[in-house]
Amino acid sequence: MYKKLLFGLLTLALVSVLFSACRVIDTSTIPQNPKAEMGATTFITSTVTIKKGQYLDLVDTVAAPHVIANGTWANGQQQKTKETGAPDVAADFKGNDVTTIGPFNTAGTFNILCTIHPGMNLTITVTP
Ligand SMILES: [Cu+2]
Repeated sequence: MYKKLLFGLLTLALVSVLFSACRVIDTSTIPQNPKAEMGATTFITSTVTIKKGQYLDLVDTVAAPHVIANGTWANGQQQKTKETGAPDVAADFKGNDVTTIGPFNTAGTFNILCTIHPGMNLTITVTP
């Protein structure tokens, strides 16, 4: 009598585990960060517009390193200036990797650069 009950409970438990394991997740409904892609020595995406409060995914699409920081290249010189309201950006890439920067909590225009590739700039516009 108790054996049957125990067997029934175990079967029920097993079935519910199997069903939850097979739950379908629709990845298209998971919010994704906006992206900016990098090539070997440049930002493939040189400007990107995001909304206030969002993060930004920097995607290294090739097997090349990048060292990303606040600032901009101007006339061949690095100007590592951080705009008021910009998040601290310091990201090392080894190649074929992704780093999320932000959040960008202030509307405005922010510049980041790659310190090892002259002229490698990204302009991020943050809308209110
Ligand atoms: Cu670079």
